[in-house]
Amino acid sequence: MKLSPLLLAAAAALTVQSCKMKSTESAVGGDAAARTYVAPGKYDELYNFVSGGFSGQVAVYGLPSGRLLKVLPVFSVNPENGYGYSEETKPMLNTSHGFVPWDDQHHLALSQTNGEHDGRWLFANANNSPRVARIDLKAFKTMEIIELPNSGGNHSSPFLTENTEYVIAGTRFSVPVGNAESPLDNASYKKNFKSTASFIGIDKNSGHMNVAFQIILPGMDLDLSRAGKGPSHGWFFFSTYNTEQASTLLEVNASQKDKDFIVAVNWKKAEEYVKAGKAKKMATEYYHNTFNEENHTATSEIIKEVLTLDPEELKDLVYLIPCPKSPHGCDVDPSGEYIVGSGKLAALIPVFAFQKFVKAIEDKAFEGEYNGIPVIKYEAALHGEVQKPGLGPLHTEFDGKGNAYTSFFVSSEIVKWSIKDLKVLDRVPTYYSIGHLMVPGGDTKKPYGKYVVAYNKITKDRYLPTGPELAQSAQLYSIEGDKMQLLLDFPTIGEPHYAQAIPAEKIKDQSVKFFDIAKNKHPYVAAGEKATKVERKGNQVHVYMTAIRSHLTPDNIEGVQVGDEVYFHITNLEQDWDIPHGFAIKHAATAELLVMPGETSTLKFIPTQPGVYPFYCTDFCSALHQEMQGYMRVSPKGSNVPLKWHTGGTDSTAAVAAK
Ligand SMILES: [Cu+2]
Repeated sequence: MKLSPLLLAAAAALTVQSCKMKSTESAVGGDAAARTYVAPGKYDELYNFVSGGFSGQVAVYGLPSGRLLKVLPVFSVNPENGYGYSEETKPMLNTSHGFVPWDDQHHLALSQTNGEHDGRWLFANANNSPRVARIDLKAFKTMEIIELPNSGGNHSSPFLTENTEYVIAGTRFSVPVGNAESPLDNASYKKNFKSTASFIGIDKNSGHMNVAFQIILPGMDLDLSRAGKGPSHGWFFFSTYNTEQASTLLEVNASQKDKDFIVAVNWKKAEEYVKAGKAKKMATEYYHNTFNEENHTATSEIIKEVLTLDPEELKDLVYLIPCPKSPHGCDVDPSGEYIVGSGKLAALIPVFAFQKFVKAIEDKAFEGEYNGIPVIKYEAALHGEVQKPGLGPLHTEFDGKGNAYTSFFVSSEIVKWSIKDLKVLDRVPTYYSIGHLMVPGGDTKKPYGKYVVAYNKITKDRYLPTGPELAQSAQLYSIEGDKMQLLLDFPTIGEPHYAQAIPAEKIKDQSVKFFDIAKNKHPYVAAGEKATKVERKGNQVHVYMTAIRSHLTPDNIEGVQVGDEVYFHITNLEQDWDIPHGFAIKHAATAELLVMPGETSTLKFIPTQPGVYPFYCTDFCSALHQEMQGYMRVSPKGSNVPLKWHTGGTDSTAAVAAK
């Protein structure tokens, strides 16, 4: 009898969970509290950037405390600070299919120099509407989002080369290139559907992204990936599943073959081919959205062309390494010599040796071709297999001391093993159903080590119940001794997938405290209260407003009419750390603004009824914050109430409406 792999997995997971619950307390070491306690007023040792999953955002925690420090808005609108609601940030979420206010954020990559985290930028993927974001780690702000053409399900993304030459993004869902329509059946899939590996070039100084080239691969699902480093620098490795090329019921149809592949791409070779003019220009359309630090405003650029490389023609560009049973994780050890594949349905972990892989190519040790791409013999590239490690291996991270840590979804555990002799050294349960795991710096040449964090899918019975929907969780384990030791649980926002962590020293001293008002080049800035005004341009009313403790200028506005487009351009005049001001007006169908010191931000409001509309500062800023309020009078359309504004006794300015 053939059982669905999913059913098997579910059955195993249930068994494991129910028998683990009793042993939870004994799993926590006696000194765990002391090792995770960060006293009030003290700083954490590490920043932990955790994917926000279906929240679309990125969360920042401190380690070892697990304290939530910030939610960074990236791919979803964020009413808490107006991201995606303010006129300045709306363009960040523009795509070739319009304004997209949500995404599913899975993986994160800290920028690297010489294979080590350098603390400059954090890259994040959007899985659903394929995009990659760059977050600046001085201001903790999303600075850039680039859309990916010819992609469907940007899952194998973003993964970095060791000097941040490229951010690489592979498609999980193959789609017909050029967004062409196609019948949905297996024959059409084989013929029309392609997976693509996008190489996004990163400017060394500015971090600016551009899609340098795409490699068009056969229809299959690129799942996860890692760059080579050290000896394997210049190569990039993707795991795949669905090399069966099924378009329906993948649960069964994509689990037919004993082995899928690790796709090895020689990106140095790809660069040579691009230089030699071997890339083909393909017409397409994708958005590139950039936030400008000088005028605090994002703009969208539409790009209409992409360079593509075809590995069927360019023979030494791509090779395939067979890898057992629907591999998920594809991880490269700190030395750059070993590549670990994790077959979701495999009962072993294959470890490939880069040297043997290179020799296999030289020796032409191929077992055949797959869609015109050479397939290397499994044994020819194999370093060895970790036998009986656990059930459902997903991801592997490294401690830089020769040990690997693999997460097992089905058996709900982390297993420590030795890269050299492939022996299992230790295992600890996770509560429950771990997906990704992360050792700080565990994907670099020099892991920081010390901890491994499990990011779990299921938390039933771990926290106070909150109805049908429960928090996801992270669990912190010490890896300092021979045995892993559970130290702490903490809930996370969204569903955590991958995460990155970096010593606080690499980031904290560069943190921006406020923006220099003298350098604010926003077209609607009011750099002081004297510069405040209200202007009418047809049916647009522009309010140049300032905020400083504890008043808004102007705080009385008259002469606005029903149907006017009112733009409140709020400049926060404060030049001090941690003094944002907020802005909201009654009945505006949008979120508040949260304006940082020295910044200008714009709320658009179209009143639909006459009346008096109070507005106020939404961020508790001073003892008289509650007094930081004002009124806008809205008159019927065509009314002859003149446009005027003031704050306190100094009547404006009694201004004339410029019509
Ligand atoms: Cu305020």
